[in-house]
Amino acid sequence: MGHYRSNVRDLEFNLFEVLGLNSVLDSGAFGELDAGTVKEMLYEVRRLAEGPLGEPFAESDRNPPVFDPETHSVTLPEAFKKSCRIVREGGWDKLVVAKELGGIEVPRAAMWAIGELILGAQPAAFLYEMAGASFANIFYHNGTEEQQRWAKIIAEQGWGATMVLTEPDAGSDVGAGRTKAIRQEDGSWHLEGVKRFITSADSDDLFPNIMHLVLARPEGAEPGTEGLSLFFVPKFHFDRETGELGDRNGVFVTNVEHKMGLKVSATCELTFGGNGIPAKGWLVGEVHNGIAQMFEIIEQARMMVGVKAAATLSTGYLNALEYARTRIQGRDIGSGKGKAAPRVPIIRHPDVRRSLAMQKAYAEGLRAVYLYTAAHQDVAVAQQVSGADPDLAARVNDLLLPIVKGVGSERAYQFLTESLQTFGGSGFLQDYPIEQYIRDAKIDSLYEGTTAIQAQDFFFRKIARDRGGALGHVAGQIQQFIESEAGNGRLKGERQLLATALEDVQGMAAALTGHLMGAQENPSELYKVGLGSVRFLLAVGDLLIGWQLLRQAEVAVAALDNGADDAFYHGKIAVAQFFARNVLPELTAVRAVLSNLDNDIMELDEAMF
Ligand code: ST9
Ligand code: FAD
Repeated sequence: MGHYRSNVRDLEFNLFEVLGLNSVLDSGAFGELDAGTVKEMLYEVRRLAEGPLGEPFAESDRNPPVFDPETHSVTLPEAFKKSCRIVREGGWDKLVVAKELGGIEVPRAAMWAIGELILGAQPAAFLYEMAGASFANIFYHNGTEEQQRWAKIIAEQGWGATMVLTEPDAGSDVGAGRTKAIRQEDGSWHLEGVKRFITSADSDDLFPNIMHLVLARPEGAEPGTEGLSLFFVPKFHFDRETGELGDRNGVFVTNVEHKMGLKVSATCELTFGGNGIPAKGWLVGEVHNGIAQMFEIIEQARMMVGVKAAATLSTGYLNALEYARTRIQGRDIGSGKGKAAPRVPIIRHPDVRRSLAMQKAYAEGLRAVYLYTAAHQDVAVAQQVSGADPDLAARVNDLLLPIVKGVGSERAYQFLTESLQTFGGSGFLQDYPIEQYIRDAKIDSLYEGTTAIQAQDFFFRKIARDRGGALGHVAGQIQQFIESEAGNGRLKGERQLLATALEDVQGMAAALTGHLMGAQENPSELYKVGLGSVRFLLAVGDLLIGWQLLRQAEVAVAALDNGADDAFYHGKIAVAQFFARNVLPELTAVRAVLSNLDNDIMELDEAMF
C-alpha cells in the first residue's frame, strides 16, 4: 500500500447523509448525474489515489525539478509525470471546466471531494493538471469572442497554466507590482518585468503550451492594484484559428527555487521580454479590470489550498491511527495491575488518545467546513443546505473562503505535528510519510495570501464591508441547530457549549467592530484589529468546526436509532463531544483577550524586540 490513506466513507457521509446531495441530484439540477455515479467517481479516484497516483509521492520529493538555464526549461521526474498523466487520462480535469469547453457538470461539493483524494495523494499533480482547465474556464468567461475561441483551443489541446502576480517587491502587496505593459499597434501588448515564485511556469513535456495569466501595469496606469490589468501570455505563439503551435514567445523561466517541501511543484522566476524576444500578450476581455479578474482565479486557488491542507491532515491522522494500533509500548496506567499489567498498543495511552481525537476532530471538521463552503458554490445545493438565495450563497462562500484557506492551513500544519508525534522517533524518519506531509503542507499558510492576509480579508471585507450579512446567516444556522431538539437529548450539554462559543465569537466580532468604528476618530485603533484578526479567524474556525461536528453527530444519532450499528457513527458522536468539551470552552479565553486589546506592543521601540 502507498502512503495515502483516504477517507471516502467520511466524504460520502458528508455529501449524502449531511448535505443531502442525493435529493438535489434527484431533482435533475445536474442533468442525468445521480448519486450512484458520484459514488462511482469517488471509488475510482480512491483506487487511483491509494494506488498509482500516490505511489511516486516520495520519489517526486527526493528528485526535485532540474532547471537548465541554457534552454530555460524544467525537467520533472518521470515517475511524477506518470501521476500527472493518470489525472489527465481519467478526464478528471473535465470536472472543473464549463460545458462549453467540454466539461462535465458536477456539484462543486462532489468536485472538491474528488479533489481531496488527488490533493492528498499527489498534491503537485493537482496543481499542474487542474490549472489549465480551470483557468481556461475563467479566461473563457472573461474573454472577448476571439479569446473565447482561444480558451476552447486551450481546453481541447490541454495546455498548462499559471497565475502570475508576485514580484520581488510585491508579495502580499500585489499593488506594488512594477511589471509593465506597452500597447502595440496590432492591439496586442508587450510585457516587461520579472515575476517571482511562479508555480508551474515550466513543466517539462507535460503540456503542448502554457497559458500565463499575468498582472501587469499598462504604461501610465495608476499605482496600486487599481492600475493592474490582466494579460494572456502564451509560452508559444499559436495560430489563432487552428491552434497550431508557432514560435517561442518572449517569456522565459530564469530560475527555479530550492524549497522546504512540495518540491516537485516547480516554483519559478519568470522574465518577460528580457531575452531579446518581446513577451507578447493580450488584454483579457479588452477591459482594464485586472485585479477583479485575477481574484476569480485566486478564489479557486484559495479553496484548493484549504482542501489540500485538510486532505494532508486526514492522511496524516489515518497513518498515525494505524501506527498507534500496532506499536506496542508501555503498560495501561488505568488497569490497576501496576507493573504486572501486559504491554499495550500505544492507542491505550490517554495522551495518545487525546492527540488522535484532536487530529480526527480537525481532519473531519476541516473537511466538513470545506464541503459546507463548496455547497454554497452551487445555487441549488446552497438552497437545500442553508436556504440561501443565489446572492447570499455567493456571499457565504466569500465569507468562508478565508476560513477554508487560513484556518485549514494553520490547523493542518499544527495537527500534522501531532501525527508525527504519534510515531515517536520513527515519525522523524523518511520511512514514514509524515515528515514529507509537514514539509509539503507548510506552504499552505503562505501562498495564495498568508494567514495574516486571510484574517484581514475575513474581517474587513467579508464581515465589515458585508455589514455582517453572510456572517449573520451562518450564525442563524448555528442558532437554529442549538435550539433544535434533534438527537434525543444526547447532545444537550454540547449544544450548550456551542451556544457559549457562538456568544463568545459574537462578542469578539463586536469588540473588533468597536475598534474599527473607533478608528474614524483615532486611526491607531485599527492596530487592535490587526493584533486580534488571526486569533479571531481561528476562533471562528473552531466555532464552525464544533458546529459541523455536532451536526454530524446528530445525523449519527439518528442513524444509530434507526438500527445502524457502525463504529463510524459512534466515532462521529464521540469526536463531536470531545471537541465541544475540550476545545470550544477555550473561545471564552480568546474573547477575553480580544476584548482587552491594547496598543502597547505597537508602541514598543523596534530595538526592544
Ligand atoms: C499564488 C499561487 O500564491 C500559489 C499556488 C498556485 C497553484 C496554481 C494551480 C491552482 C489550481 C487551482 C485549481 C482549481 C480547480 C477548481 C476550479 C473550479 C472551476 N475576493 O482590498 P483592496 C479585489 S498566487 C475577491 O483595496 P489592495 C477586488 O476587486 C499569488 N476580490 O486590496 C478589490 O476591489 P473592490 C497570491 C477581492 O489593498 C480589489 O481586489 N497572492 C478580494 O489593493 C482591491 O482590493 C495573493 O493572494 C477577495 N477576497 O490589495 C496576494 N480581495 O474592493 C495576497 C480583494 O473594489 N494579498 N479583491 O471590490 C492580498 O490578497 C491583498 O489583500 C490585496 C491587497 C492584494 C488584495
Ligand atoms: P511578504 O508579503 O513579504 O510577507 C512577509 C510576512 O509579512 C508574512 O508573514 C505576512 O503575513 C506579513 N505581512 C505582509 N504584509 C502584511 C500586512 N499588510 N499585514 C499583516 N502582515 C503582513 N505567486 C504567484 O503570483 N503565482 C504563483 O504561482 C505562486 N506560487 C508560489 C509558490 C510557492 C512555493 C511560494 C513560496 C510562493 C508562491 N507565490 C506565487 C507567491 C506567494 O503568493 C507569496 O509568497 C505570498 O503571497 C506572500 O508574499 P511574500 O512571500 O512576498 O511575503
